[in-house]
Amino acid sequence: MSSSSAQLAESTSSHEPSGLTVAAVARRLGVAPATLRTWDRRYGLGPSDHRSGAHRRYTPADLARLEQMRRLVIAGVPLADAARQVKDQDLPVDRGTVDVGSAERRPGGGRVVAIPGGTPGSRGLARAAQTLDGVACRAIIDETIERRGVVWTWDHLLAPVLIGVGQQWQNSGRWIEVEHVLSEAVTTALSSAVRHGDTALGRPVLLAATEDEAHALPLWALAAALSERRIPARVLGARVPGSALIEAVHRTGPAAVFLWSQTADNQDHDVLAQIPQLRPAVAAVVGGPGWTEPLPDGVTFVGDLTEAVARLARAAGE
Ligand code: B12
Repeated sequence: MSSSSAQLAESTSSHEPSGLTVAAVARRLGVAPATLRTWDRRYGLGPSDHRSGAHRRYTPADLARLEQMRRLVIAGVPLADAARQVKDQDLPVDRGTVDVGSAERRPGGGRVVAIPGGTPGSRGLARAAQTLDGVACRAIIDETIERRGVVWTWDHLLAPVLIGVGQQWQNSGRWIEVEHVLSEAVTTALSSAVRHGDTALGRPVLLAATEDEAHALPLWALAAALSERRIPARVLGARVPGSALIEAVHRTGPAAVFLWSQTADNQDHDVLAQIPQLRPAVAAVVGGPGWTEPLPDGVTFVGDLTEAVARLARAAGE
């Protein structure tokens, strides 16, 4: 049983009457009690115990349902649709990973990540990351990818929240754990969005970060976005030694190599200069704030995900 479910079991067994009050559920979910009452009245998502009046209590199953409702709403699903989805699902009581107590243990004492131009979805993701709830992060990202596609999700949900969290670290020196939880959720969601089987045809595109570069999330955004266009990609990930990159080019004969550098210290012009010289010819494309001019001849810099996908798709013959 997860610690949160244990907490809940404890609270349901040691208090009379058992279960949680509307105020306790509201605190745990981080929504107003009035919202819970509205969800109950309009959509029948109230306590499943049928006593009347103020003493009705929420069971663990009710809580699991409401947690799911909250995630869907945060991800932008209209209320009525979210309620229908939640009621259609037979949610297990203990999902093992959902931290129903997380709202009370929020790091930073309730401070929030500033996301300029943030949407309800990006604020929801930031909040889930702040509570270190990687499962909630995944749910929000997965749902957004399904509804909006990879490029929209990266540009409007993931990049703003990542930049906001990074800014928070820069300002306070804190929240590296938030960065880690978010990075895991982003990597796993994007890698799951890479479709297998569909992309077997054609020369692949190699996606790598430079030898000293630990930041690699944009590579997964690119792989997933290319996969939506059925362009095969091979993700070599973070910290790829230059010699290994060149070896990988020889072995896989890619149409293009994309090299990411997040910070100027990590750019590697020596390796980059070798790529346009390789035969058969391979397009050399770079992205990330770490690249500084002048770039070696034959190398193209791309400034965002859309431009990167377009350039790599062209190299792959689309
Ligand atoms: C996630 C993250 C991590 C994760 C990486 C996990 C992973 N698997 O990749 C972890 C926790 C490991 C990490 C570690 C560190 N990180 Co870090 N990290 C980030 C964070 C939050 C997001 C990185 C990212 O994916 N960026 C990609 C997009 C979202 O952001 P962007 O590059 O700024 O976007 C611009 C362009 O690149 C372009 N763009 C956006 N998306 C795309 C996509 C494509 C394909 C293209 C072509 C362009 C493009 O548009 C934007 C506007 O110009 C950034 C914050 C930030 N602003 O990036 C910090 C950040 C990069 N990290 C930073 C630092 C300092 C570190 C650490 C040194 C300390 C720390 N915070 O823990 C360590 C060192 C790691 C190492 N050993 O080298 C600093 C770098 C500052 C600098 N310029 O030197 C940043 C900028 C945070 C900050 N604001 O200070 N980090």
